Amino acid sequence: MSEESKMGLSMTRRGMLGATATGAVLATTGVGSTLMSAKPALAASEAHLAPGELDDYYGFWSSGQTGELRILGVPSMRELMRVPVFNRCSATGWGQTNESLKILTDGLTDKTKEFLAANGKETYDNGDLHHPHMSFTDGTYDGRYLFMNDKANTRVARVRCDVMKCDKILEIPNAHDIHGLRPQKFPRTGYVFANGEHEAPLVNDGSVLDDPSQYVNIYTAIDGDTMEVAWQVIVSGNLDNTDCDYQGKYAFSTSYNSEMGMNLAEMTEAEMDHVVIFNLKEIEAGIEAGDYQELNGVKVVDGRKGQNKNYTRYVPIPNSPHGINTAPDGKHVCVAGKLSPTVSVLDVEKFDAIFYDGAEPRSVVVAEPQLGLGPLHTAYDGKGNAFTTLFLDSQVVKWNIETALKQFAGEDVDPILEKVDVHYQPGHNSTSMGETKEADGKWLISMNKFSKDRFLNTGPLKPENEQLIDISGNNFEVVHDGPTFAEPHDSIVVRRDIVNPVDVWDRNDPMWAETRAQAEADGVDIDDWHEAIIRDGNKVRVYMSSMAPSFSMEKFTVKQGDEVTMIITNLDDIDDLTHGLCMANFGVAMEIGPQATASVTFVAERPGVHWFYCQWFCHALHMEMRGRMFVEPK
Ligand code: K7E
Ligand code: CUA
Repeated sequence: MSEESKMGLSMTRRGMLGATATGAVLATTGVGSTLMSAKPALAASEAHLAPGELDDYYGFWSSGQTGELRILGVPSMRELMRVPVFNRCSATGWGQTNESLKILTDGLTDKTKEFLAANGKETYDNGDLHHPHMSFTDGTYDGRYLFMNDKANTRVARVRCDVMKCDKILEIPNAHDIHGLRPQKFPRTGYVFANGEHEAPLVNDGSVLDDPSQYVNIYTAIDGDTMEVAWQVIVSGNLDNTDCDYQGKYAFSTSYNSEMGMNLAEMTEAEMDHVVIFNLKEIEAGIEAGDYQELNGVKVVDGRKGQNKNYTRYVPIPNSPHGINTAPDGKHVCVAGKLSPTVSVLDVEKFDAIFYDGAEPRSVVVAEPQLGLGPLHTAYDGKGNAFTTLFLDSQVVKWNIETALKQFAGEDVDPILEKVDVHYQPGHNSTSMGETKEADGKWLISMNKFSKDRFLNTGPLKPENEQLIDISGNNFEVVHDGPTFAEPHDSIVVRRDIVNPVDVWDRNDPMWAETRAQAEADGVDIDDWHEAIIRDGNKVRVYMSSMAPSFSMEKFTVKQGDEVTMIITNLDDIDDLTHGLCMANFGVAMEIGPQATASVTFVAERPGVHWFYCQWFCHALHMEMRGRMFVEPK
């Protein structure tokens, strides 16, 4: 019993929930319909790890409008690392080092570069990272890459799992505001599928505003190996979330604005929206046959409604569907109704018939159980059960897919097994290995949009709350709260044996290939203890190595107005020996990992003595790891 309810102080939701264990469910869709049956509290100790104990799973988390990727341990829910992607990072220098700026700018379109330059910027400062997903081989995670979207600035990024750093960021032409994202599951990734969420005129040059017939949306397949756009499809309606099958034949997206409305009232008018099914082989064949238009350098096929082609099919689904998740059985796909209390179950084995045999699109719907209010996303345990978040009910519902099929076929059965209260308003959920064929049914994460009263008050801005739920055996119980900063849209939970990062960088890593080429041109061997100053007009390159607890240069001199590039190589080669460089009062700071090279460029417009220091604690004499830059006045 919670403190409040013991003291009889409050009848808030917190008090109510604290005082009751989760129980069986009476009604199928009612709000607050849980039976208040007592159930022995599960030892939360299964989720608790003693100091020094390692987690069984890596959790890869989005951070929404923070723009970074986060790594958590599951089940401890300890935050292990933050990987800057679309954001700037004060600690690592992401967005400031030359190496990261190259990644942040290379994949931008020329138009965007021009636009940014007009605003005095090299790249965007923000991003809205919703969906991190790992690359697949043969239906399960392969530990190579993580892919993720940026809804804010229409980008897709890739993170290398060997070093856990972003190595590619690609702006998607023609599309607007990339939202749903999934890698191809079979035979491998392969494609990374990405939804443009917001409709816009196909040629968006300022000539069209209020003519919805000219608005389209764009589905994009990216080559996950080269990080180039492979092809795009024009669709009717907008696109929300996406997933694909385990056969390598189809991908599919939810769409919540079949009305092509431009405001809330119009967007939610129709009772039925749809799922768009993309036929990968037909799209590839269409491009091969030349049935495309080239738009901003990309081959775009027309898959709009009413096309007499086999690129797409539109399956009517109630109502403003949101999450779309393929079950580990490789056969079923659950589409969460959002504004409908239903989840529509599609059978991928029936997809061929609607493409080639003229079957009705709705014939692929094989179940449509009523689960509760505001269903958003579904995760799986690999044992035939599904877990769907209910945003409005603040619950996760556990239900059985087979039973839902029987109910749809007319049998008097109820697929709902149990509901558990979560705090509060869940969006995504994820299960351990749950989006692969190796779903293991151990843990479920519920990513909740509000924490309200769950933690000490932090002022008007509260953390969100991620809850860990034990789904092993017959348990179905919240065992841990994890407060988190904006905003945990989505996560994946990956068995730790699949993820094998290195401890020390490879000296020949491509991350600093350009910097290395410059050093070679300058005749500096950056693989050995070195110091060098190369002057090239008013450009000055300062090369130094670092090894705890010193830099190879104690001082160097440049002239006021010089454009100075500092290239630092960390020659320490043992794990966890990161150095940093901070040039005080120059706004310059970066991480230099063991055996890494990193560089940063600034204009030395401040005459005088300036200390640079190592800003990553590395040694008992870390404070002494510093030197001086002398800037001679003009
Ligand atoms: Cu994946 Cu929040 Cu972008 Cu659902 S979305 S909740
Ligand atoms: Cu090197 Cu601190």
